[in-house]
Amino acid sequence: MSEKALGTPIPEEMIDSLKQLVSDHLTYSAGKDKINAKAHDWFVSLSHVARDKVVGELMSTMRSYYDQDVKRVYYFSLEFLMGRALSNSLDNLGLLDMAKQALKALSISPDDVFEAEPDAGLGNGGLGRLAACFLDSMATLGIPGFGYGIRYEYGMFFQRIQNGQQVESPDNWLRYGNPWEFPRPEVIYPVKFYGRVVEYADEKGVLRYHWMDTNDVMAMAYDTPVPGYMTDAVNNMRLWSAKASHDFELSYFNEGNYIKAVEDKNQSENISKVLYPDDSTLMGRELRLKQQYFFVAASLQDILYRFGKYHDNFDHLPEKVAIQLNDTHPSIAIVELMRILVDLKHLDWDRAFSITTRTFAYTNHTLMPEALETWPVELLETVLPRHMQIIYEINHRFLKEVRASYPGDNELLRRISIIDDGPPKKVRMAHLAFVGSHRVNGVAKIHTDLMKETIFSDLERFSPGKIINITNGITPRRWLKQANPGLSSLISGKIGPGWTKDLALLKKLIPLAEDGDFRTSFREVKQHNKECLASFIKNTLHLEVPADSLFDVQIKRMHEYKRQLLNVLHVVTRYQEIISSPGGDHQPRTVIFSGKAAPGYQMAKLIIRLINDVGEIVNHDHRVGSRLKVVFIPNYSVSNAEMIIPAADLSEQISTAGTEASGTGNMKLSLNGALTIGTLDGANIEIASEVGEENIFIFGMKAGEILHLKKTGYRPWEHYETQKDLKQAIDLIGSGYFSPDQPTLYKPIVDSLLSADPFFLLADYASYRNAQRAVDLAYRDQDRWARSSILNVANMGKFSSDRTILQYANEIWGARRIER
Ligand code: 26V
Repeated sequence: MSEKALGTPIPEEMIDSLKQLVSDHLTYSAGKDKINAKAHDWFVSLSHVARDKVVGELMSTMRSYYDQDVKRVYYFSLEFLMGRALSNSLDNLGLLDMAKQALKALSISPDDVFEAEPDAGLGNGGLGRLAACFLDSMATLGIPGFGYGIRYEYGMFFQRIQNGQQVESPDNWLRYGNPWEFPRPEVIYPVKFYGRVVEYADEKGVLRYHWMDTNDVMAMAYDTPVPGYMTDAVNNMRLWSAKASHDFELSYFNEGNYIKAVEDKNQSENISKVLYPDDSTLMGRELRLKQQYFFVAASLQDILYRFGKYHDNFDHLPEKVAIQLNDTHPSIAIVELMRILVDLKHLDWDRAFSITTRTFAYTNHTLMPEALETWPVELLETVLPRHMQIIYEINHRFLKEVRASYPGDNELLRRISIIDDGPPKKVRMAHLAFVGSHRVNGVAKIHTDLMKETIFSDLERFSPGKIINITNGITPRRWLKQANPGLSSLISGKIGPGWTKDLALLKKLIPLAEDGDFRTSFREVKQHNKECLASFIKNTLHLEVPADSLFDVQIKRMHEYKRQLLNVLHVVTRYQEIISSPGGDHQPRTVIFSGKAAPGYQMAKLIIRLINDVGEIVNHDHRVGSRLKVVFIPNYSVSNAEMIIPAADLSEQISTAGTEASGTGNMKLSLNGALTIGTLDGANIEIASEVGEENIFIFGMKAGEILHLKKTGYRPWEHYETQKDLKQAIDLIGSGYFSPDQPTLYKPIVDSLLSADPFFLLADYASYRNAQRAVDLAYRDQDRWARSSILNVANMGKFSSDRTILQYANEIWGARRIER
């Protein structure tokens, strides 16, 4: 890929011509006059300017992929958490500064324009954001990588806090149109549901299957260009929207039942209506299953159409196509490809299965049993009857092989089977994805090890070497360069801008940790970012937080295993300490939380309420003053993360060891100079070994110790009875002190902690407190803190998603970077 010059000054006439382009688009694309144009109109206009540049490169990139007949990578994901596109696109094009100057010359505030763009929030959390970082890295590296997913009309819900409680409202993100997408009404495929399967013998007497009497829905493509950073390469994200099939309507119209026809049209278009906001428990909903099959069926038709333009032999499919399954959610694709090859293309089973397994690879993102997907056989038989038959056949042949290797081990067969015998009988999607893929990967070293030891131990024994580790990463463009322009230019000023494409170059900052002037500038940047966040908190929540206090940040989905509650216990203990020794020397802290709870996850919602109630009391207690503030920032999103992360001093990564697959927020925070307080879990372990143990606060039991405690019997109340400060904190919560109108409100929390404490908060409490004391002490020495903070930034090179993607390309996809 040809590189564009980095960091060249902007000539006046270029700004003028950009101004002209924006003004023209205001007239011709937004249809507005300058006199009454709103920020949103300028957003639309400037987006069109950027889009015009991007789309030309999109076409030439696609053309060069065709010309070179390259191997393409397809990333199948139910979620793409893209966030905003405008400033990212401009920055990738090298036009961000110029655009800001052009807007200012038009007397328009650039921030207002960028903030007028709604987030594309088509994901729940880590898994969806990872997909977005991967698209950025594939484009930047020149890897022919395409995202395939669903164009949900409603993305992740908005969260408001009312009386301390989460209230959800719909995210109608497309209401004012979306300048980044290209509707492709001509790219439309039928997707079948329901119906029945009939067997017949073909002319050669071979038994064949015909899936008929189906209800069909059409999938229409919408394309969003994905520009790489400072390169001509532009990849594509193709999202499918459900449209009623014409045939379907016609039959009713012909019967004269107009209303019924319109009703049914609505029904089928519901498939792409809304993102499921629950990433914690599987609710075996029929519509969710239909979403999965809907986008998979459309994507495979699209991929095979493209493949078919140049190839007629399916044996070559795995040389030209790699499909990565983002968790099991799209794993029905394995079955669908088998159906196409066997039923429609008449390949024999073994040949089809070999092609299929060489095409697919599967990434596992969680070991939490509640989140492992299973679908009732009965539901699959109704919605996708032919697929259920094929799953049985895959399983039958697979178990035959297992039996041959381990004769007589019926227990093994029962455990390893794709079908859980129930009752009710269920399909284990992780087993299906494993058996149907040539590679299975975990997302951090410990996670991969645990996969091999737990959910996939039998499968690993049967297919040794199939499971590999590829530790997650994040795109440094969005998460440092764009989110933290102050730090970004400080760094580039010292070591040059090359780190944006080769994050390992940040190592050049290591000697600068010893440079007093650099430490001062570094601290100034952090201080500025903290002041920005403090004024956001003041403007939106009407709460003053001291910008010179330690900003202690925990931002992620609300989940018991992530242990926001452990953080709350520490906050309550600090509160009690301040009250009981008012003259003590307490390090001032602002404890910031942000995160959404699944709408049906009562315990997570109660914890949100507790955080807000604790904040209400603590923040207004005159005895506390500015020494402790507790803030819950509503509606955690990509855009909110971009604002909070650069302002963090301390990053809370405190999940029970063995539960957080990787975490990626941990990487974002550390890359922005926050020090981590964390357990030896997920990627924290790898972060610790990169930054050095003197620059991170590790505490708590290790995964193996947790497992041992589980086996030998855990008695949480013993910690409660023997640790005075712990008991005091729990008792204060249980007493109704934070919920005076409803004194028993937090009883479920106290009861859970004292009876079972499934996530070992009490076992880790003392160790967490000690680590927090060490944090206070370290923060007192601002020079030492700045040194550690710089060393965190300097040692984050490994966690670039560019490194992650190159590993996928080499170790799974066999995909090359394309020269143009
Ligand atoms: C699970 C489910 C299950 C029920 C249906 C809806 C739904 C939607 C999403 C999920 C995903 C849960 C898994 C997940 O997000 N894992 C996170 O993946 C990150 C990227 O690998 C990783 O950093 C986090 O540690 C992991 O929790």
